[in-house]
Amino acid sequence: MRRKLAAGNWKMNGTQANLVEIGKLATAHGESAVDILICPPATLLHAATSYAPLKFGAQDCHMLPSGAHTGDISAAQIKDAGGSAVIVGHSERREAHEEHSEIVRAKARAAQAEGLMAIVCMGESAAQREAQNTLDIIGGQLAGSIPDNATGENLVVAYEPIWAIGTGLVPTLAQIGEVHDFIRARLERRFGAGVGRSVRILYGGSVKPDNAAEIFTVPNVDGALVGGASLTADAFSPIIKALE
Ligand code: G2H
Repeated sequence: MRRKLAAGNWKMNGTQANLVEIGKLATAHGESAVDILICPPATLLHAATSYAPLKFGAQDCHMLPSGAHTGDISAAQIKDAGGSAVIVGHSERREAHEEHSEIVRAKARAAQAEGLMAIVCMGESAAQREAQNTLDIIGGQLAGSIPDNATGENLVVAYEPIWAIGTGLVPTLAQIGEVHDFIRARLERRFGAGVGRSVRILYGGSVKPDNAAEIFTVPNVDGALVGGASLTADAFSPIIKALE
């Protein structure tokens, strides 16, 4: 049985003052039956980790453990700061930093080598969906971005259609279901039924309090990766409740 996961991606938002939102979530969901993970900006990661039992992670890591890489942070540094997970391959990084799947795979492998859970993101653009290439794109990103040593503990896959990110547009439940079923089948084919069925698959892209419950009814949706609506407890808490 896969444990549900509500993950918040704060992106480049938040300062010390916003830690109060994490405090509210820790109070409201301290005994939660689901995993709650917040990925604040790296500047807040260490301070955030005082709010147990919530879990915390980063939004990216370098593929190498240390060295002359100005501005980057390594998986070891994320772990040192108290993080237990890292998002890799978000479309905003694939696009703005030209991170193709081979780089994403190396980052995921680096994260797993440090004992972090890698949340590997993938998704199609609007043009790719219109051209009916969605499953080909997802299949390619899955094969290219996910390391060979996947387990239910060290890997989470996040399906985030690019056209749904921060736009308020959300795929139909059938569209979400089709992609999640496809990802599940590919994971089972590559890693075997045991591992393939244990990896959690999150949906991400304009998840809000008013659409979360119906998205969570879709088979093989094991939770959500939430951006804008994870920034305040008022918005994120109902999404977590819909999963609990
Ligand atoms: C997709 C998501 C979080 P939002 O990027 O990863 O953001 O919920 O704001 O669409």
